[in-house]
Amino acid sequence: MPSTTEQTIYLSDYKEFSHFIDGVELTFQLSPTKTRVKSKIHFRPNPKAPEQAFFLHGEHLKLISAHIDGVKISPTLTETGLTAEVPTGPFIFEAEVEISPETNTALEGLYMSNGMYCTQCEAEGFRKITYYPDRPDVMATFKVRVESALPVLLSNGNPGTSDEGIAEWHDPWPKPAYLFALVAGDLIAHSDSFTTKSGKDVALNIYVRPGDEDKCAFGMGALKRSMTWDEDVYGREYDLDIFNIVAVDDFNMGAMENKGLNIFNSSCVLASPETSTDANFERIEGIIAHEYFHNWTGNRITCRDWFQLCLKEGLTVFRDQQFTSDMRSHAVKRIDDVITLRGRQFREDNGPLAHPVRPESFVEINNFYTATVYDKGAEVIGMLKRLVGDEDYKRALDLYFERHDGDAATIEDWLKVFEDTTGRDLTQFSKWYSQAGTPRLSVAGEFSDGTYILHFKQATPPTPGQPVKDPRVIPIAVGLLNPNGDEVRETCILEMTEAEQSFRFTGLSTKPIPSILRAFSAPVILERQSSTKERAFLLAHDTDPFNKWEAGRALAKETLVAMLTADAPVNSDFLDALAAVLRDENLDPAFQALALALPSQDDIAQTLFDAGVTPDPMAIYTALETLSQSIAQHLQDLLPRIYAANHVDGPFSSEAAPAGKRALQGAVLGLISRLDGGDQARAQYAAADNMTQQLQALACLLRIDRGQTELASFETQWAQDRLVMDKWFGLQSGLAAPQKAAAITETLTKHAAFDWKNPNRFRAALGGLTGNTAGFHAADGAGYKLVTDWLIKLDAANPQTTARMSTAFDSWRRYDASRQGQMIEQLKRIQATPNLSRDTHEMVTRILG
Ligand code: 0A1
Ligand code: ZN
Repeated sequence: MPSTTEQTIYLSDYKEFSHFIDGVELTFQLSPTKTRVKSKIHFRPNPKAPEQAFFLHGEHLKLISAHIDGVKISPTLTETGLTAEVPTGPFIFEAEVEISPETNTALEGLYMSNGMYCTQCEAEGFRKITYYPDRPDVMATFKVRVESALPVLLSNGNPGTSDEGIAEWHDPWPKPAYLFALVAGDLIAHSDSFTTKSGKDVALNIYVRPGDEDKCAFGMGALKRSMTWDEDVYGREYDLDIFNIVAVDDFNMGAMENKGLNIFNSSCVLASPETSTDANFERIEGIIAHEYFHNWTGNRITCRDWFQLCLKEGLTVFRDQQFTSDMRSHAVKRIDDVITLRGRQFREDNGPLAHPVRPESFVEINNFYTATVYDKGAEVIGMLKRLVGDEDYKRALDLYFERHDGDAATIEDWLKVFEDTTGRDLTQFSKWYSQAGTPRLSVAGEFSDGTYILHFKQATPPTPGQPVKDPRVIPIAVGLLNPNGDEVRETCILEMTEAEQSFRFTGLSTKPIPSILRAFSAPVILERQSSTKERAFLLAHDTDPFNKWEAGRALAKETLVAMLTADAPVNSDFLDALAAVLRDENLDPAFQALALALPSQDDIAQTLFDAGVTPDPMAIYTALETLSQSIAQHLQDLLPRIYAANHVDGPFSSEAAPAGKRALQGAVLGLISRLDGGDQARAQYAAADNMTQQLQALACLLRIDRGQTELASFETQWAQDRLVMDKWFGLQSGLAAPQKAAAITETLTKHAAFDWKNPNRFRAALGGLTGNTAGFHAADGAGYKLVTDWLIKLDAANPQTTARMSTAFDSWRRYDASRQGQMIEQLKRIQATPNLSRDTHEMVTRILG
């Protein structure tokens, strides 16, 4: 049983807090094990709130003293907070508490990382700092005073007076406690400035540990691009005199949008060509944008309660996706996003952890920072935009900002601005927020007398707690092609609202080839009987880049499924189609690289399971190896030419065009390595002057079970760079051959540099193994056992990261009886651990179902 109280919280139980807050003053006297926090909170009764006792959240706090209007009180303390008798009118509550940041390994509240103090308050971390109504609908202005001998002392808002050992900060914008932040450390600033559209000067700083100063320039550029983009596209200007970013090595997530003081996992902000891959650059740019965009979608307009999390996260992910598309390539970004959505969200939506984009209950809110809330939340907004059109989307957003600035809002508020702008009734659309599960959309085409009819059916399988689903509104983007490849009907949006519905296209001279769900216009699984010939045709001719890629992906899957279920040989039509893609010089190299990539082992396992076949992880691994080998052989004459043609000369640039070339080169190198025993990869490794090419070469060698010399030299070269060493750990557990993966990972956990309390390092080594599907699911159960041992150990230190990583077991129902038995045994072992955290207990209990 878990150590802390396990209580389910329901959306339907929402009630307003008893008071408003007119201002908060905080003083921090920092010390590793005895930090004193003094608070002064100005409360005023909320006349609309239902009758309730005055309660402030507070956990793991040592209360030194409490006063109301200057009179000492003795409040009632429990494990979760404090209750007190309070005056009927406004009053001032003061408290002094003691906390111990140094021993805070959960990385929630105020903690220490390499001698630096920092905070993480979302979702409910502020209650570990002081007594407070720690809920997003209680908003207040904060004045903060930090006392410490450390040279850099930061908090939210604008700087006030500062003196030797003291800094004051004032945040004029009312905010909920989860956006509070404080940082103190021996840090160096990379500084710049930005002038907003209305002429306001903003000081910009990225604070890092000494030694990391040379890895800030890219992040600073990304921040300025984000600020400009949000002004241009959403009309949103920054609203303080200063915007600070701090990089921290120990962090549970990617980054956090604290008002005016974003705190980043160092892996999500530090970048240099020598130490970061192209994928890292793109991700860093996207995360910096994401956190910056939260200033409006999250901070100025926040969430009423945590059930509304998708209000800020879905919208902000959608905005960062738009931004990256604009900075790079719309087509490639859409394909990347769909790969991520299917890999993470579809898996979640089709397993025991399925939940609606807006959940209706939770035990531990930290467990709901999920792919469903974030990524499906963003897809829902994409659908809304498709349904109402770009102009109305813009008008609706303008209204949203105007109407709700300063509010703690709900999904109902969000949908209402669209209803008021467009006159549409979004009742049915709102089911995307309330119903879990991925709809299956099946379609059949029929042609006669110049009319083409598409018959669609939708159905959503049951999910935990939701046995029956209603039909949803599904925007289906469709275009029609002629057999000669011309587009005879441009993309249009079919608006499906019924369980079964048909749409007709008239006036056609020949039977068209339909291109359905263009740009992946809805997060559904499209089921369509189609011939290899038709798929190859769409891969060659579709004018919609997403569906062009999708046709190739479908061919790859069809080939793999036939190999696995019918012992079929590799389909040569697929190989020819790939050759045609590689030869097509009009295609973007980044697109070609995506077309060459095969579906993941996990994706194939889920596809087989959906088709009623029990997946064998080892057989899937072998089929992928066989297919890759066949592709390499089939394309062998082309590969050296493509490799050479995509060589990028000159100084490194992380922009999309050179990155795309490197991506294609890397994909081609993987194939060449299967033919030349790794010679070319060794040469690339030796010549590489950037991390993208160095890591690509090393990965190619590890995939063919070579590269030991390079692994050793990589370790020597990068021993002092923790982010690069994370790659070294992750690559080995992630790419180890299945039968060796658990043993290799175990060896890594004994390495002197394996600092298991650092979430990045833990995720690199153990997350590498859980992502190595055949290795994790090795028949002897060694992968399951090793991961479980480490999750149990980590839980006592860091519940959040443990709970998140326990999702590796959420696919247990897919597998054979022996694997199921072993996975259940390990899940029960976790569940039975004495003092297990509430986070992990909730997760494993839901996974077991
Ligand atoms: N709001 C942040 C993500 C985040 C969420 C929770 C955290 O701790 C539990 C930390 C960060 C974002 O969306 O970027
Ligand atoms: Zn976010």
